[in-house]
Amino acid sequence: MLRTIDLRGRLAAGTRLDYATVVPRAVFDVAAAVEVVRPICDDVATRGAIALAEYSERFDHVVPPSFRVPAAALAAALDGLDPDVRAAFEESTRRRRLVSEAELGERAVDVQVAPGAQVTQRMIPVRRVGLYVPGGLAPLASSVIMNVVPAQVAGVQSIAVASPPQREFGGLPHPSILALCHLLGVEEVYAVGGAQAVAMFGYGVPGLCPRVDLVTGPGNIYVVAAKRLLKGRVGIDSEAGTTEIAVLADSSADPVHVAADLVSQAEHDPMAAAVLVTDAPDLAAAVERELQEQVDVTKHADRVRTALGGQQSAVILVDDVEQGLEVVDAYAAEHLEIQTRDAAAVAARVRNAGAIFVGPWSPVSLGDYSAGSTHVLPTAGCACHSSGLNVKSFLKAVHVVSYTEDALAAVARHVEVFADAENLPAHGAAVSRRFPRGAGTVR
Ligand code: HSO
Ligand code: ZN
Repeated sequence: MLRTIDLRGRLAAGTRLDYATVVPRAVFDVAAAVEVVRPICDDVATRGAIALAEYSERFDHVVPPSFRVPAAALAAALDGLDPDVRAAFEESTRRRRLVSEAELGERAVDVQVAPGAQVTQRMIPVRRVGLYVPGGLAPLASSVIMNVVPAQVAGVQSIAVASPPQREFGGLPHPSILALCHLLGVEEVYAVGGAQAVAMFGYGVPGLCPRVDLVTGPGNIYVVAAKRLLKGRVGIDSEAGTTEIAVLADSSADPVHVAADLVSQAEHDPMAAAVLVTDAPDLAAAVERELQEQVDVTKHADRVRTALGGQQSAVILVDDVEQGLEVVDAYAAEHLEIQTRDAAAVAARVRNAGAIFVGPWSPVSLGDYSAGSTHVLPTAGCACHSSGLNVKSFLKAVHVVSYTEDALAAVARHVEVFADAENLPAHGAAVSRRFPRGAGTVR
């Protein structure tokens, strides 16, 4: 089911970049998708709610009676929630909140760089955020928790959620998404999906939704493209696109677990990526056999088969775990499982992954829902430079500079010389003019 890429005996020539050219990748042409969403975003910017209605009709096949979800619908969704599902939502929220509170760290960092020379870094929450929750092939209620909880813990005052309208629910987003919003105290919820939701957040829609400062959340390629297009006008989190799982396994791994975890993420999307990196050909063969069995009985078998058979998925054979580590760093998976002997030590050596799942009892699907970690993670190799969504995603670091007269005088000469070296003498003068009798006279 998975194609094989054999890297045994093919050591990287000292750089991980060599491997980056051979690891499997989906061909997502986000740049092309940007051109598709550009007219949609422009249209929402100029025609507002009328454009939203047209795109809802075209893409979601339903126009919600009101784009803003009424408060009564949020309350009704929570009332109608199965108690077991509610308990799962609550526990997941509790764990994500615990981790978020720890992520918060120090609110301010204060440094005296010299006597009377103070630099403080204040962490200030973004004022207003727009959180996107995908509908698509599956209503990802868990993404409500992953977006909302860290934003709340960061202290964001104004939180809006958007999720696609669903025809079967009369044009409202999926009830589990509405129930979770209500449970978390989010009142501003929109039945708007896709690129048009990102445009609504980025530009604002008069009479409906004021513009936001930051848009976060996972989405399909069009959501990712719209975020990329509007970046700058609005802040965005990482490009969290179609799901990927990589498993680094040796002969100690259980093929049943490995196969189940690959299938679990392949279930998201026919374009999802599942990659096994192993130095154990016997394990690879056993996983392949397991996949045949597990895929036959899984609910979304067609989707899973397409994902596993796609060029974005593969078994990569390596000489040893050492080489495997180089390969997984080059791949920079959204999710990376370490299923090897001494998994914690191997995991500690990974540099590039959105999130790392260590050992046999930490599957990715635990992280999707209930681990306490985030599931909004960088995809498509972006994990080599970006982080998953966390409390800091919602905070801005602001340096506050406060020098006394003496402290400025003490460093004045350095500033003047530096400014001259850059041929920007007015910069130097902004200091020297404060000391007409020479900086030395103050002291
Ligand atoms: N694996 C997805 C998140 C998710 N899975 C939500 C199930 N529900 C991207 O990390
Ligand atoms: Zn998932």
